[in-house]
Amino acid sequence: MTGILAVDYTTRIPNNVGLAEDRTVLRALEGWHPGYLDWWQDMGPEGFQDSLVYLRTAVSVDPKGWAKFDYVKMPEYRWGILLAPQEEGRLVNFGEHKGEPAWQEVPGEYRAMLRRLIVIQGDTEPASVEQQRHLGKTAPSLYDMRNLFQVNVEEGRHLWAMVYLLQKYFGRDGREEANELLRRRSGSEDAPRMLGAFNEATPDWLSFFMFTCFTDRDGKMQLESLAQSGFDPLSRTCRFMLTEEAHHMFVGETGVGRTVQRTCEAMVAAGIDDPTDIHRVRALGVVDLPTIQKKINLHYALSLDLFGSEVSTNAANFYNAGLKGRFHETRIDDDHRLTADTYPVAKFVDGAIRLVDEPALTALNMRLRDAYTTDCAKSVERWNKVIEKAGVTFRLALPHVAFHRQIGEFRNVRATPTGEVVSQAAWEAMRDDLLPSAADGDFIAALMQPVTEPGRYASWIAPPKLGIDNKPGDYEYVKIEV
Ligand code: BYC
Ligand code: FE
Ligand code: FE
Repeated sequence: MTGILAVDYTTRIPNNVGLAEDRTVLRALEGWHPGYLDWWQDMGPEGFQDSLVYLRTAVSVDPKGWAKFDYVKMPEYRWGILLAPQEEGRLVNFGEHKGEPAWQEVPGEYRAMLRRLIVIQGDTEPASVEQQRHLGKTAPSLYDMRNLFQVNVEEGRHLWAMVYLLQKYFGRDGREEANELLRRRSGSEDAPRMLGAFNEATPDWLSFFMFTCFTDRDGKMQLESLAQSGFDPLSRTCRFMLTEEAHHMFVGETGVGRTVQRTCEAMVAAGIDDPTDIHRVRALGVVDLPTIQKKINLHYALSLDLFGSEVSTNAANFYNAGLKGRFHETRIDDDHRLTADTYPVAKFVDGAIRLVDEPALTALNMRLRDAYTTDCAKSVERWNKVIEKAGVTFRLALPHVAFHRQIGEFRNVRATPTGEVVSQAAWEAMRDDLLPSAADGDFIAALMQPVTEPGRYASWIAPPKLGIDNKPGDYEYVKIEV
């Protein structure tokens, strides 16, 4: 591999940012590395640290051939620092500084704001690894187990990506923040992760698929917005991370899709035409569609909270400063300053949910969330196609944005998944029909029997259409005992 897109593997930390010549940063990263490995051993995939996993590793940032596949033990994965190539003449494309050359160093006046954005982004990455650390033990196949571990090592790399920015551009407080990223723990009482959804449990594989479909997709939207940043190193970092993110959402969407498919096949084979007859459906060793809907309700609502308040001065400040843009900012045809524009925001007014025009600058979280919802709806439509094709009468749907929210306009509102506002008591009475109940959790937990024979799949999930890296169906994606 040669040329500017290639990655230097001669330093302990593979990179395409010239670390070998950047002694100070190299030393800071090497100082952080042992703590990272300790964290990975403690909080990474439990029980599989010595297994050989067929993983892709980034060896270039060329979109046409950036990854190579090989068996690796996860603690020996080459986590590297990879930035998309610098674009000559790139400008700040929005906000008060629109038209100025993009910043290669941190603008002093925005230092605190920028650091906070990078720290929040960085905090989510290890959190997800912590949330998923028990799942290897109940993987429905070696194919799925490998995908879980692929996602995990890449989220580890995303942490490295943010730690690089902190250590290279923020000096001593950047180093302190980098250490804090290894200290906080998902779900911890005294040092929780920063954002709500990253302190929730991921108890089973259906939750894992929902998480990678809906929560990693928030990751995609936020990374897209940060990829627009006028701070060029952040933009380049996020652009490369997005290349990896696509696989995470693929794992989630196809994981749910395969679960839905298996359920429908089993129902049709058994002659069950009422999808809500959950006892008969569950007796087939598959997850009934109403329970899948409840999982969607939960994970979509938790993920919506990650967009922050619909109306946010933080978001306006990030934008004005040129630090965080809109989804596909440069493809939008307007003045990219937004000082005179409005945007319709869903609000709770006089007991009803209504769209109200708000200044476009403070409505940026809402706007990004709308783009997110459009994206999520496509996944749900593909699941509905699977159901339809099987000949089952049932439709999955995204719940209303007011349903089960903890952040923003609707945090004190009790609404049904169809957006009907109800009393607290009425909501409580319906709760177990709207969100996964303890009994649903027990049923799913009982289904989660591990399958580790190559080419075989658990009762509740259909095999994938294609293998990873064009491997045959019975490929041994994980060699558990070595
Ligand atoms: N939980 O003005 P507000 C990913 C805080 S996922 C807890 O409403 P703002 C990944 C907020 O921090 C992408 N706190 O919202 C996925 C603020 O606190 P301060 C991660 C919350 O600031 C899967 C206060 O409430 N990246 O990559 O406009 C696997 C008022 O905030 C929450 C980013 O999020 C919450 N849900 O927007 C692995 C990008 N929401 O300042 C990885 C960087 C808000 O008053 N972050 N708060 O103490 C941001 O752009 C913004 O911080 C947010 C919030 C969009 C998160
Ligand atoms: Fe990530
Ligand atoms: Fe991800």
